[in-house]
Amino acid sequence: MTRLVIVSNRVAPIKRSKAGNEGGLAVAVAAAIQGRGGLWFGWSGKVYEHEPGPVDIFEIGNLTYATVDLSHRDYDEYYNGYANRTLWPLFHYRLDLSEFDRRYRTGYERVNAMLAGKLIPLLRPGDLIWVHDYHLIPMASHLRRMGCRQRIGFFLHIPWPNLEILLALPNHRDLVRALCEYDLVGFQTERDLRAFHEYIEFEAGGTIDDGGVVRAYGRHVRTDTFPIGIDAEAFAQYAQKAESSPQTQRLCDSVGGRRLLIGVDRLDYSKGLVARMEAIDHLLSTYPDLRGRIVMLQIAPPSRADVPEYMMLRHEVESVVGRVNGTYAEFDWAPIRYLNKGFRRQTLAGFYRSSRVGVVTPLRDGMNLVAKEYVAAQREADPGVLVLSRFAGAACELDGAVIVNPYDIEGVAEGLRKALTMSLEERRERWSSMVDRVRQYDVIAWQQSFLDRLSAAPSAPAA
Ligand code: GDG
Repeated sequence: MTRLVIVSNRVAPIKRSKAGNEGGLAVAVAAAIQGRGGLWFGWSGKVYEHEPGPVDIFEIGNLTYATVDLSHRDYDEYYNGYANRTLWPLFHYRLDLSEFDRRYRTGYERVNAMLAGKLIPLLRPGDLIWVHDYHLIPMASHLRRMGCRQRIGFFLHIPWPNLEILLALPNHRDLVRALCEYDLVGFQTERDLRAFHEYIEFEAGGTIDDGGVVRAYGRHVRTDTFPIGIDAEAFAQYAQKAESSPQTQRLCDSVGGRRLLIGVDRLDYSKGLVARMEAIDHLLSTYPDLRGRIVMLQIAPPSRADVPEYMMLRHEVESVVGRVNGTYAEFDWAPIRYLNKGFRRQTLAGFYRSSRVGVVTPLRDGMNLVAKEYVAAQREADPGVLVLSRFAGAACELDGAVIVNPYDIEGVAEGLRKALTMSLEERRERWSSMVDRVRQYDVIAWQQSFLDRLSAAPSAPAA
């Protein structure tokens, strides 16, 4: 079998990862590569003080990991800077938070070139190279320049913004041109794919044929959607097992006969946490009968904690949670339990299963795996209800959810109320339509369909 080479910003060794500190990309890539084996290359997550060490190569099971440390400057400019303060906010439609600093842009190119240089000697002819996410868009162009002729695919885990938003990025052209160096570019949803095609047509003067082949900047690249999935079977098993675990029991005992709502999100402004807490406020003020009868459990492990916008967000969430609890709490009940830490996946699965409502209300999200995990974890006989933002990629697939507009606080409160009072019959009907989809298009199907398309792409012409 052809060797698979995964390239992503962070590498998450499967047996070494700690509870809750890995994001959606690491969770999905780990699940996808585990059965197949190959090489996983990227940043170690460490920053060196003086001199960079050699590439750290180690094996766990059928996987070889190769990791590289970054300098402080790389970390500031490439990771915290261009990736997290320029591309991330812009691609999530937060132009107001996007920083355009030429140093960041230069650092981004420099680190991509450095990583490509370290990867080249590890490659073998016939490897299939799969690059992940917005940190590494220029990777293929650097690899090509260094003589790499293997097939290279790219998958974007986050949204691709519409044309007007993207045009605000000073070097938008370089970025799109770099994407055209791949053999296959995959997006989460039709919405993202359409937005990319729109740029190609109206800004790059390129063309797109019926099969999704884009011709622009003297290149042609295949494009398509590959909605990411989860390991649904494993997750359902975790949930079933965790049902009787001491932690789930403790949670249920502490909630008593009340209805539990759950949110699980990295502490990120794209996840809509402040608006979600405002919706809880609105729910309790509009429906006083719910006071004392519901509990919102919000798990929000810290993320990118040294980026200023994330520090501010943490204060904002703490403040709104404090205000809502201060307004409604009684000596024996508080509406919101806000936990600024992560849990093991097994524990999370048990918590999802014990919750009547899964609250997934991002302002913008590439897919959102939590929505799928919540569905997979439910009991067939008595499933909970998913309340889902229309701006999460998952909304394109999970039509049995109560779909809400996260900007409309009153609308979200109404959606929550509907979920809390839904009949068993309707809950079962909605859930069964979603769980079939989650099981069928799981993470293995996602990996398979992307790699099949990449393998079928014509290989790059010899230099
Ligand atoms: C990016 C895109 C896209 C969360 N808290 C804990 C924990 N998690 C896990 C969840 C889930 C993952 O992290 C989060 O995935 P999401 O998809 O919800 O969000 P991002 O991290 O923003 O992921 C996103 C994804 O990539 C994949 O393409 O869906 O749109 O933004 O698996 O369960 N895991 C553990 N403890 C926690 O406390 N163990």
